[in-house]
Amino acid sequence: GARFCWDDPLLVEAQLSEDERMLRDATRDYCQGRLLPRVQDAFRHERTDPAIFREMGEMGLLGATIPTEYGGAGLNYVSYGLVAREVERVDSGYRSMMSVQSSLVMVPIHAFGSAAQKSKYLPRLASGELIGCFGLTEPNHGSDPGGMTSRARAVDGGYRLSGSKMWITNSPIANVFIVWAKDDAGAIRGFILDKGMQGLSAPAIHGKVGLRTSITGEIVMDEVFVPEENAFPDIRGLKGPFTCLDSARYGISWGALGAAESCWHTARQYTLDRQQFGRPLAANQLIQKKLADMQTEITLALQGCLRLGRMKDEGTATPDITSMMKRNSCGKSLDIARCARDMLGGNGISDEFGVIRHMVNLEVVNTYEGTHDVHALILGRAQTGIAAF
Ligand code: TGC
Ligand code: FAD
Repeated sequence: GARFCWDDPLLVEAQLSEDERMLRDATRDYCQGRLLPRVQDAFRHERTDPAIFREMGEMGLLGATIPTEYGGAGLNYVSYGLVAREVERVDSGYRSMMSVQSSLVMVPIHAFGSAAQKSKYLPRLASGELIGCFGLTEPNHGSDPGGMTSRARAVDGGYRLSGSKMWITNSPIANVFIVWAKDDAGAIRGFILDKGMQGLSAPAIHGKVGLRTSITGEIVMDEVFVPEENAFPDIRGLKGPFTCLDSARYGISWGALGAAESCWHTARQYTLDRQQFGRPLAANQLIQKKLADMQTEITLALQGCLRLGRMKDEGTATPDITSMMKRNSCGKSLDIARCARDMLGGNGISDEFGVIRHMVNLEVVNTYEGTHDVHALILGRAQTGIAAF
């Protein structure tokens, strides 16, 4: 007979294949067993452990959707989403490290790279031996990357790149830099820069209040010579970087819900255990209403993400649907984290419970990869035909 499953009311579990469930379980074991014990210290001390890339590489979590011939895992999009959800259940910073490597570095090399670029970089990125970053945002161009001022001037044998990129995940520890800059004709081009190139530096940005397990930096390029063989040969325009964002935003849609689930489950258990006025907090209507709202939003959003994943796998998804899911997951997860923080009272302020860490992380996740409002404008354009940016 049918039975209500409080933590999976629409039975997402039953909609997964055996392979998807096995991957999810192995990822969950790694995340809960190896990442969770490190997260409090890493967050407190703003410490990013590069060994995590190699561990994730061994687990097959880097480049999940990249074909196995290049060292990727050759998995479907649903699997990639399930991995993001498990990693972000622990911390959005760990998911950031993974999604930049997978979606923003390996995806463009696979989609736009020459055969030589693919075989040179992809297997070592998949194993975590190399760490990658993605430079699109600039100090004066965030939501509006089309206005970028980084330049790639054609010279003998290649290009000279000048300009700076801001808020770049992984950049201070990266070996490989995917950088977008305008060429002499004003067209946006993509380049693979290697650590150590003359004129290239990546200073860290300290003092972030959220996402402290994931190091962020600038990319400063002072007339960096980049040989022709390091340029993506054919892709021109914003389509290049946006193709990568499409993949990363999809992963974030699942990931943010992992963080939200963690907050919800913590708040549920806490209010069952904690007594005030002679009974559990969970016996109060106000508390139960909050739990019901969390359960409802997470349930609907997970089902939406699963549907989008299946559409990506069958080739019927468009980027606008990803905007809807990214925006919904991030906005709702942030609300859930704030509410869970409140339900834990004073303990909600302590980093022992993880909820406030998820909350400040989700502030970032709601902003990067297109802010909540920018995704509203993308959806507004898609239904009115009017670009209101
Ligand atoms: P628009 O006219 O919309 O598009 C220009 C060209 O790009 C194509 N395109 C896409 N292609 C694939 N996937 C998508 N999602 C695409 N969206 C657009 C489009 O078809 C067009 O191609 P073509 O051939 O016709 O030229 O360009 P616009 O300038 O009007 O766009 C405005 C807007 C606001 C939508 C866009 O600029 C935007 O999305 N802004 C947000 C910027 C952003 O998301 N930045 C993210 C930086 S990376 C990051 O945050 C990483 S954090 C990761 C982590 O740590 O986890
Ligand atoms: P702005 O674009 O200045 O936006 C400020 C506010 O104005 C927002 O609320 C926005 O919604 C609103 N706004 C902007 N335009 C409009 C409009 N037309 N109408 C109405 N409202 C508008 N970028 C990378 O390239 N690579 C990375 O790896 C990366 N990692 C990041 C890691 C962290 C920790 C952070 C914080 C950011 C990262 N980013 C990265 C940058 C991120 O993508 C940008 O911060 C984001 O796109 C927003 O740009 P902005 O910060 O310049 O804000």
